[in-house]
Amino acid sequence: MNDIRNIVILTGAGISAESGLKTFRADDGLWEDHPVEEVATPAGFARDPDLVQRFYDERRAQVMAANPNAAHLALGRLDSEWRPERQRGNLLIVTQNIDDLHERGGARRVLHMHGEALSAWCTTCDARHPWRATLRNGPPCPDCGMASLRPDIVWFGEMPYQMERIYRALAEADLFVSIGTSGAVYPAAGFVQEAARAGARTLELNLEESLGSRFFDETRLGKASDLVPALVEELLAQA
Ligand code: BV8
Repeated sequence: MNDIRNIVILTGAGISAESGLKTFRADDGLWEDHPVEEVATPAGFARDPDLVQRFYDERRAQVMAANPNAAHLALGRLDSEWRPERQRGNLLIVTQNIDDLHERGGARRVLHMHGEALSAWCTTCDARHPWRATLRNGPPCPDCGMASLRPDIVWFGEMPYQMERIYRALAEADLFVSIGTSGAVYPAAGFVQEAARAGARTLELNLEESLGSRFFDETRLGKASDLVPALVEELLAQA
């Protein structure tokens, strides 16, 4: 783990599992209650907006009731110490998660590629607003007043956010770490191959083998709350 400068970390639902937030593909997974095409697609939203708004109201409430766990806190510590002005390199945490537990764990350089539960997006004026209340029954957009607010979430078939910035960070990475993701969804599942193409070392921390394990130089199996603090110690111990 020597001469590492630029780090990109990809996180998935597994890093928030120990905070009590359901993952997607466990048997008690999120999609079990609602077929994914009903709630996480534009067509599903057009077909039954109130069902989708209820589903994301539920997720918003669960996020607000959850707390960061040791893995989020360890990445928060890494974010404050891994900086060029401290003779380290750059760090970017790209999360597929829509919770704010990375931020509440102290991380600042966080990119939510699939959007955020605590944000509302107006499809009339394109404004985005911090949002903790319900989105049901058409609350007016604070900017344009129209009843056209939807969850600020990237659904299947929609383009994830800030892809250019992500690919630039992957091209410059010396280390790519994937934490708590099944590698089931693209383009996130392809990031490990982008990083490897750029010559980065690739490391996977996950509870079990994932669909992408074969692409990683190393896979460490275990809980994020154990593996992530140990990795941060290892990184900060390097000269
Ligand atoms: C795109 C937000 C292109 C929603 C999510 C047909 C039609 C349309 C698209 C496609 C298609 N076929 C393929 C596609 C592409 C599609 C895709 O990949 N589909 C899959 C199903 C095949 N992708 C897209 O549509 C993406 N957009 O391609 O756009 C485009 C191009 C041009 C112009 C326009 C568009 C957008 C995908 C984003 C969907 N939104 N989330 C919400 O949250 O409600 S996806 C959602 O599932 C997550 O965000 C994440 O990305 C994904 C995977 O979930 P994970 O986070 O990995 O969670 P999972 O439960 O799967 O795994 C958890 C892991 O943690 C497990 O491995 C477990 O072992 C581990 N774990 C558990 N506990 C712990 C642990 N690890 C450590 N410690 C623990 N304690």
